[in-house]
Amino acid sequence: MVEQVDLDTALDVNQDMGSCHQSFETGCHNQTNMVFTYKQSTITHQKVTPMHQTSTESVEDMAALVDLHEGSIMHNLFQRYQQDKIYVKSLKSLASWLFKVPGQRLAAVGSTGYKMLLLTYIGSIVASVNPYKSIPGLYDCAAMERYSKHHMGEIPPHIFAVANECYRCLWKRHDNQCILISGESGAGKTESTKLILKFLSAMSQHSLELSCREKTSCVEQAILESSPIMEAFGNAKTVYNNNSSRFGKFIQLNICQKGNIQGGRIIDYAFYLSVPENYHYLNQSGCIADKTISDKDSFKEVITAMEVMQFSKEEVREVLRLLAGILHLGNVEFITAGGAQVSFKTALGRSAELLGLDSTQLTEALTQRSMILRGEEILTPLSIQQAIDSRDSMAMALYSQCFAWVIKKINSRIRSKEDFKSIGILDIFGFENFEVNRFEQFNINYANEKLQEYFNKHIFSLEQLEYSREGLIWEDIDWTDNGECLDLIEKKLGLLALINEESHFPQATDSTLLEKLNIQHAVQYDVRGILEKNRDTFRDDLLNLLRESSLDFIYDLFEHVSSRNNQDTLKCGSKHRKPTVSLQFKESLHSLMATLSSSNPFFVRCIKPNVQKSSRDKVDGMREDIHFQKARQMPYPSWYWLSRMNGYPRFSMKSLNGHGAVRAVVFLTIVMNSSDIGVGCLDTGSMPDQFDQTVVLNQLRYSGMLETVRIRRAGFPVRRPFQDFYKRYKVLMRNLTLPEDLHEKCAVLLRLYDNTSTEWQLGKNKVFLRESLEHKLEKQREVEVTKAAMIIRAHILGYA
Ligand code: AD9
Ligand code: MG
Repeated sequence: MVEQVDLDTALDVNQDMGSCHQSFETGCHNQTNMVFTYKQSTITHQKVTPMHQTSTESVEDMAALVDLHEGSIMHNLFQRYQQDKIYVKSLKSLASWLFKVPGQRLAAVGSTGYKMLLLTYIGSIVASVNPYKSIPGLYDCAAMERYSKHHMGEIPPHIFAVANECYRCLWKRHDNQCILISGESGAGKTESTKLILKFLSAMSQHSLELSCREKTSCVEQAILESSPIMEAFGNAKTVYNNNSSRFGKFIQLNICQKGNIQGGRIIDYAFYLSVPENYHYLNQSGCIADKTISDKDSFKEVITAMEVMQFSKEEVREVLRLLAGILHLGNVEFITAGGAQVSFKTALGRSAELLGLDSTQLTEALTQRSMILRGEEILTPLSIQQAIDSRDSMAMALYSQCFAWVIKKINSRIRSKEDFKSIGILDIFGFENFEVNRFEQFNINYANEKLQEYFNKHIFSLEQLEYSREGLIWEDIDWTDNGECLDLIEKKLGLLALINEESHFPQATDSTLLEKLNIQHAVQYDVRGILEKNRDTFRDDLLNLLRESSLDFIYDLFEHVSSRNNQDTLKCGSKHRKPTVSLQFKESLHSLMATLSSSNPFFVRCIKPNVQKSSRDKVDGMREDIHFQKARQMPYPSWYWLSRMNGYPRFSMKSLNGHGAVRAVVFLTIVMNSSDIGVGCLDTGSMPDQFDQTVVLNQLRYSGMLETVRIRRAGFPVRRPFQDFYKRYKVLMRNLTLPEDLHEKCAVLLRLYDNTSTEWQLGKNKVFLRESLEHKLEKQREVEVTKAAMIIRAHILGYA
């Protein structure tokens, strides 16, 4: 039993396994630097089958995998990742048939509050694994050229292929398109966004007429240049990503009939952008320098970009001055002497000067609170903590107003009148799970759940709804619905409602909020600071001070900022309340979803291979020398599937994937709850640490990748109304005896091609086909049409 031997070798941990079964105990095993937990299960050899060839060799299209389960999908990603092929797609070229049946794809459904357009056909889904290094030639001009000339599916999957298909769809379908990029923090969303912009700008320039080349190429350049500016202001280093977006953006490119970009719009979904621990007060971050980033070059890039974006020299100077003012403000410290007193006057003086404020007034505003009560000014001294809070809230207000101004400025530069159609690209902040998760993570993760809901709706609900509406025989594919999670956040008495309710009680504190949340739900977020951040209170006296700045720039930033909800307005009725941060966030998410719902979606799923942000290259030497000698000699890959193993527990074993300590890593997983239950035992001895199975598998699981591939494969992506089908393939039915009924006519032809009817089904109004059958029909049709053309030609020439 050759397979068993390999399986044993691969596992290399349980020497006393029987010859015809393999057993594991529950517990913890530690042998030669290898620690893992495992559970008992028995795998009889009859159930072990060698993996299919499609799994030993990698495939571009995951729907082509014969063994389809988490393990095989993961192994496929891994194999491609090893060869620097970071893209895979999860379905065959849908786009090529998308356009063949225009006008059939819209149906209206009104279940979600707003009326949603229901797209029966969905665009492509491409997954990418972050290589954390630049891959030569992957994104150069030649690659752009190549992808611009091919349909999706004709050449290997690529982010450019998505951009290209999306661009083509604009004309073929005549509706707005959007590309939704999702993935955890650091998975590569922002990089993908920039690559899409790069490709679309190049496409736009290709389709230009010479006369207008100069003018519009500026718009394209301006759109490209918006990235470094926005990243400079809106990104920060976190443990997950050195260049982590702290704001979500939706870039809308307006495309004219001729095909070039006329302009665009950037909508920022940023509300908590300037949280001090993430941003300024740079010395607190514990990381001033980053080897991967050259501050000097980045600075130059931003300044150049601002120039291209037509920020005047004066404006650039003012922005920099404001930033310096914030940094000095952050250095202001306090001591107690009755109330808080400023201890470090130099910082305060510099800050006041840079911000155009009177230093005495600034000192007063930071150390005491002024309120007007019955026409009289009441001054209350602040404690040290309150003084620090007022300093921070002032810095935050300055930063966020400045960021809003930058976005406004960029938009005014790239704005156009709404043209023919648009392509929207959504790049949000990815899912985050730190040791302590606060209000920011709550909002970030809420946005990610919302995007996942949109994905689920399109890939699973709508697709299966269409099958049931058409009466197809179809076994529903189970998928993980995140509805409950969203209900927990959004519904009555949900987290948002409770947080907002508590934010409106002036006396409420983090503890009262915690109590309330715990009574209703058990949640794993740190409540500290939630109420303050949600109320976004900015004292009126601080606002008034900033409006007294001698600098027009600062005055303008705050001119239209409405008075925040101080204690008095909190007491007013709900009508006058300023909406809380989370309410604004929810509303902007819902309006974003409404925009997305009226566009044709493409999905990019970014996956990160490890949490150390490292590339494959970095460990090769070490791996070779020390740890993986043995693994390299093994017959590779030792990878087996168990079929139909219902009832076995799901478990996975993974070594503590430390640096260097691991001799061989064993990955074993049993997939439950599906008909093709399998166990994949992958000898990962030759797998670099950089492809961390647990990290990848986790992402595949919660993004519903397995179910996505399954539905794509089981589904019938080609669908044509009976009349259309008959018209197109009548030429193949010439010698057949056909019944009267149109429905039956189609069936006769289809049975001829596939008697078992696995590749087709008849719905109430349409014929549903798998792509392979459509290809056969098309090929035969071509033969028949050519024959017919020859006969006609012969007639004309008088040979017949
Ligand atoms: V967050 O949610 O904003 O924290 P993103 O946006 O998903 O996150 P980002 O695009 O910023 O992640 O990628 C993180 C880093 O991975 C980048 O700074 C690059 O160093 C690296 N990366 C990502 N994609 C690629 C790629 N296609 N090629 C090379 C890449 N490097
Ligand atoms: Mg990002």
